[in-house]
Amino acid sequence: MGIVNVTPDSFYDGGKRFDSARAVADGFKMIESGAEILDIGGESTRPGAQPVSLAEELRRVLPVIRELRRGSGVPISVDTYKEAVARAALDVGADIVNDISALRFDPAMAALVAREGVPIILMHMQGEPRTMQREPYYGDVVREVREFLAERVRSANQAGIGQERIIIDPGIGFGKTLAHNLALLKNLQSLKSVGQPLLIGVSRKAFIGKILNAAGPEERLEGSLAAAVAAALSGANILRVHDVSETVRAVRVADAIRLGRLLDQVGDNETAG
Ligand code: 8Y4
Repeated sequence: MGIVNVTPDSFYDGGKRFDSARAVADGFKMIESGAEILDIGGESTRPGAQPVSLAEELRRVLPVIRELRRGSGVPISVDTYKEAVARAALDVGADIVNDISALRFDPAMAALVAREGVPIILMHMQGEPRTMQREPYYGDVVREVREFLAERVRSANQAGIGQERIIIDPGIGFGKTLAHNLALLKNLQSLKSVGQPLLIGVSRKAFIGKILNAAGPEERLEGSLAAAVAAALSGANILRVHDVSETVRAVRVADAIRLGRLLDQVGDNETAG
């Protein structure tokens, strides 16, 4: 999943990807690089970022989704917790809803997703974006995130969203310390026991900067690739990343080693290749 930010105030992409022509070009480039999903977002959720009005969020994401849909069949997810944004995005061709609140912030979101029959990403977050990094606290982070996700899956089911349309995500960096993030990434198999496909977003996040001694986001490529490979080998089904070409190439090698053959190749690995 390639990240297409349409936010002028985004941490990593700050001031670079705010105009829709640029975002659309980035999206097409990610598709060429092997992205199988594009995630389009118009509101930065980094700690301290200013919330964006409904009108502004629509102004940012709709033209980008419309253009990418016109030019490609690749599934498009809309990164929003607002029902009105998700509804408008689905109307112009989005296919998936990526809700960092796991259907908790907008009481109308679950019914929309059920009615439209689209896949939903349910992400764990402790607190809310503006304040979530103040004092993250857990007794047993892996157990609490797993139980939260299992409960959100049941709640989505009760709202009429089919099991086969639900993707879960531990929300790396969302109300978590470095130790919490590492405990989750070490124990992805425990999250797999919820029984849904697993999405992981580690790309250029602060925990990588912490491991590598406060490197800024632009210095986090190698760390992000290492984290993406580790997550893939632990069972992550979808990786949300900024650097699509690099991640696809790194994960392709890791997958070949895991399988003992190329991913798209069948037959006897003693004679093939
Ligand atoms: C540089 C730029 C470094 C941006 C970090 C960031 C996730 C997500 C985000 C995630 C799902 C981010 C919208 C945070 N992270 N959605 N969204 N899962 N499902 N920060 O992990 O990328 S935004």
